[in-house]
Amino acid sequence: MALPQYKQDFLKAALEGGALRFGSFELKSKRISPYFFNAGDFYTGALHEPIMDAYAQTIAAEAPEFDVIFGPAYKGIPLAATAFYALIKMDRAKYRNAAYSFDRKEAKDHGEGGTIVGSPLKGKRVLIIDDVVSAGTAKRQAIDMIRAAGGTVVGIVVALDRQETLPEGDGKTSAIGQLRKEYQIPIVAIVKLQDIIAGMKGVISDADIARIEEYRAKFGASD
Ligand code: OMP
Repeated sequence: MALPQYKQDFLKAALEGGALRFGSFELKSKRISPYFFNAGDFYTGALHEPIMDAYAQTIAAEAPEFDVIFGPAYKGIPLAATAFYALIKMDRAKYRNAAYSFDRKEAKDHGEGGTIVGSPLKGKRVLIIDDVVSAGTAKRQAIDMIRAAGGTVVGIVVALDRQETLPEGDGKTSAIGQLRKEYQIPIVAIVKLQDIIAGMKGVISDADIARIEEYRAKFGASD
């Protein structure tokens, strides 16, 4: 099935803007990947707009209802702020009472203090926004932090689901499947690895596609 136009625009912008790259990259899990997606590269007008629109449309279409959209430091911070703005522009009536927040890596011991900036999380339904899910480690930390602040995590939205198995798992269980099972929450992505493979055929070299297929055969998960 063809991807919705906004997902196709997202992939095109990510590729043209260099946020999605092909080569050899070491991941947080120490796996060597033939592709890498860098959310730190969405800093131009040409890239920021289609990517933030794609987050907003994916959230509106696929994410659960939420009170607060939360971006874990550091890369999640501009994502939460800008995707929230894109959501408000899209549907002012629906999102006017929603809010956003993020954390500091180091607690502030003066002024307002604490680690959470923006909306308080206590008693709120919180949607986490982040860049990529590979092993799920960073997402676990964010969930624990939100729960400790009294919030209920209702879901996670990311730009890319790499559809990988857990690094220290049985070689079959997917990182995302494990997160879903453990926390009973939906995890939605603008695109998955399978969309990249389908969308990049004829666009990037056959050798790059073959390396990604090989990587997927080794570390890929089906869900
Ligand atoms: P977890 O899956 O929660 O451990 O998060 C994976 C993290 O790895 C992301 O938040 C990124 O910081 C980084 N990453 C990317 O940014 N892009 C990729 O394509 C792959 C990774 C990665 O290292 O797995």
